[in-house]
Amino acid sequence: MKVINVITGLLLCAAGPACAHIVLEQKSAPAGSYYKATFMVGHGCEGSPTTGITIDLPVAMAVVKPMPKSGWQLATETMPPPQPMTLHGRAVEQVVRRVQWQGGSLADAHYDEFVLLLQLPAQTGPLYFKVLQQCAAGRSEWTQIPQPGGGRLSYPAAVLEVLPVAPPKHHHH
Ligand SMILES: [Cu+2]
Repeated sequence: MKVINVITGLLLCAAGPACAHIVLEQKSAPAGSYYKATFMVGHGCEGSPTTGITIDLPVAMAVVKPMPKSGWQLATETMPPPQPMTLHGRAVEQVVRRVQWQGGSLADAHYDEFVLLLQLPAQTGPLYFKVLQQCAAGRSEWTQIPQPGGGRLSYPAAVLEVLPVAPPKHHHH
């Protein structure tokens, strides 16, 4: 039975945009900018309602502000930044490395969003956010990162492309 469920899920996912996995609403943003990371949760785990969302931050960011959600308990884990960081001229002592919303219930038939305000790093390229989706029955780990030459991923991590900042325009007099 379990195998049949999994296959059905994959077929539904292959069907098109109705299967959204857990993805970011806005898929690119400039380096160093403030970015509203909206994680879209389009379904539960094999039909079971979502009861928890955990997001791992892929790199140290000076600003990580999760948006509270009514009916969900919000928790963060922090760590000292791996390299010295400043925000508004002051040293940052702790950065958020994990955010968790728990204790809610999002039916498989419904849709919801989980939001972080971030200040993106200066480095460009893809940032992969690993997301753990806990459900009343089971869990889905959206943690797969594409490899060169690899095939389609069943449980891809949410990805944001950090873009170069447009060079300032020079004024010639
Ligand atoms: Cu999906």
